[in-house]
Amino acid sequence: MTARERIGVIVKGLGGLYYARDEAGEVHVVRAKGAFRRMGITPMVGDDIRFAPGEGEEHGWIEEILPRTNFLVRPPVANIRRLIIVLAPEPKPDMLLLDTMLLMAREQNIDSVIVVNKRELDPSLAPQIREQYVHAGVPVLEASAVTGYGLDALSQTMADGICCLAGQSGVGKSTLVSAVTGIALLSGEISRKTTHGKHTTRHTELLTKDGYQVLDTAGFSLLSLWKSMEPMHLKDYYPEFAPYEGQCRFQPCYHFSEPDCAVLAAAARGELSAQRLERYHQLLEQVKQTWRDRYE
Ligand SMILES: Nc1nc2c(ncn2[C@@H]2O[C@H](COP(=O)(O)OP(=O)(O)OP(=O)(O)O)[C@@H](O)[C@H]2O)c(=O)[nH]1
Ligand SMILES: [Mg+2]
Ligand SMILES: [Zn+2]
Repeated sequence: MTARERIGVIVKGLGGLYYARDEAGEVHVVRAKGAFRRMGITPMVGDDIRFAPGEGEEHGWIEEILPRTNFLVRPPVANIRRLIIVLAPEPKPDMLLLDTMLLMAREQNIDSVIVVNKRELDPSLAPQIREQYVHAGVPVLEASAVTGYGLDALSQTMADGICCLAGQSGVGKSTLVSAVTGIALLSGEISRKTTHGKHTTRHTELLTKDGYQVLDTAGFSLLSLWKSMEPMHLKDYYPEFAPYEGQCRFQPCYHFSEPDCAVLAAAARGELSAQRLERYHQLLEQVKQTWRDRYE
């Protein structure tokens, strides 16, 4: 490391420019050297980097991306301690999207928490969601940015390392980040009167304040699955299946429609969430299709 070089973290990326905060808290604009592009590496928000700051108005250069502890592709973030998946009664929850995000987090060994926001609109949603994830061991918190319900518990969850809020557009991610941390953020609330003036987060940003390190990400509604996963491995990402593994008549078993399948039997007895199992079957079909198409 030369005298001018520094260590920092990428707090934002915009059109090939990155904003890196150094250890003194100063933010520098940097670019990735062409070598990264040639190696197919794209810097991500949350990346720890070694960089050479620019002189005056010039931007600096990223020299090295330090090893990542983990990363997600959607949203594109690195080195996160916890994924906080937000959903709400409105917009209608996309449960397949939720399961896919949980899968990707599990694949990267990232702890996940589900937060059901806008509780005051429908207090019955959170118990329904909790019932579906109790066997998977995913905590389900309830919150309302409007009434303040659950914000203390959420605050504790958010205060521990870099946490990333993700989920569909409009569920209230930015509003919750503002309510918990006090960071003034543009959320949908601003200019709600004009239909097109609705503020939606466009760029992932790492925000820090009073010990909070929060990634507020842009919501999305469509998630394509990763390139290719061996279909028989999908079940390994469902912790609630683990107690029944090895007990099915066929080995290995997809837990799809096989006779004497211990997982299907457990769901029939109500020991597993039937809805979660049904979505597993939908994802399994997708994964099988992707796997068949992988060389085409
Ligand atoms: N009723 C109700 N509305 C809320 C609550 N929290 C947020 N909202 C509203 O939901 C709308 C969307 O909030 P945002 O915080 O912008 O949602 P977001 O998840 O950040 O959306 P994107 O940035 O597009 O991904 C805004 O109009 C908020 O005022 C809540 O607890 N209750
Ligand atoms: Mg937002
Ligand atoms: Zn089985």
